[in-house]
Amino acid sequence: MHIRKNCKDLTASERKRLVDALITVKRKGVYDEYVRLHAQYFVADGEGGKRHGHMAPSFLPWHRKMLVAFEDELRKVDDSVTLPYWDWSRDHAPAAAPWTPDLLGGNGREGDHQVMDGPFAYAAGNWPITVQVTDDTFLMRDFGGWANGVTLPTPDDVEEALADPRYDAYPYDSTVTTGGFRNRLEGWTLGADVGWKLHNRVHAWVGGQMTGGSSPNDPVFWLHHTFIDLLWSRWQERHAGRPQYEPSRPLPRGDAQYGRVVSLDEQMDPWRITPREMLDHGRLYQYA
Ligand code: CU1
Ligand code: CU1
Repeated sequence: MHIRKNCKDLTASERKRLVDALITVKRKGVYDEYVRLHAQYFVADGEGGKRHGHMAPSFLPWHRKMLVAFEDELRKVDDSVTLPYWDWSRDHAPAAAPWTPDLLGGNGREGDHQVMDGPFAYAAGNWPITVQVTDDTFLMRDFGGWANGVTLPTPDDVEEALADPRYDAYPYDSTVTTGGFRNRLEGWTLGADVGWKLHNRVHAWVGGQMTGGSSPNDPVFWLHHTFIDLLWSRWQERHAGRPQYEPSRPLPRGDAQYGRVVSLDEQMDPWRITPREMLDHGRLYQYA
């Protein structure tokens, strides 16, 4: 059991060890396997097949498992390293943690949005982008630049999601209109509430590689999803008496969502683990 801390509370030595572990895992080729895997499981509502990672109830347990697996890779390199989180509901300053030169580096420059400082800047030689959606092999960011300006979520936005006592609701995709914590947090349009929220909004705010299926190309992906995982953990504590996941059983044959949603005791690909097995993270890690 280890502790995941807020990235702004990491010591200088913890920041250095995290960066060094990320770069080592990248050099070994392991990092890009996670980028590829994430892009592969970016199945949307409109496509066929089962939705494991996104637009689905298993969004939260699927990413929880992905974080644990990736964190294990970092810890093979340096077992003092854990994934920190970025509280994007409060820490909005574009030059503060995690965007400092000794952690993730800052915003991209005007024009091509290339990140120019820190260990992940192209010129530093540590971070060629090999799994990509464009021809550019450099890391890009464009803070707030997407769709004529997008802002980071606020504590009120977070509270609105945490207050919803229901985990998810039919049809368990991105078009749920009746609420549910999962879709509020994942951040698709909810009924009359149009626009990207919370999780999606943060991907959009960072810009660059973070806006697509290969978003783990930007190491901030892990700090973002660790905070998503922390929020899920808080929701679980607050609503401990409620069903912690749904659907609890596979949807019936003939249902429009038949075969497309992972229920409580079905395995999530490629992890070969069920949502139920990922509900309790307390033996693996805790949040500071
Ligand atoms: Cu994802
Ligand atoms: Cu994400």
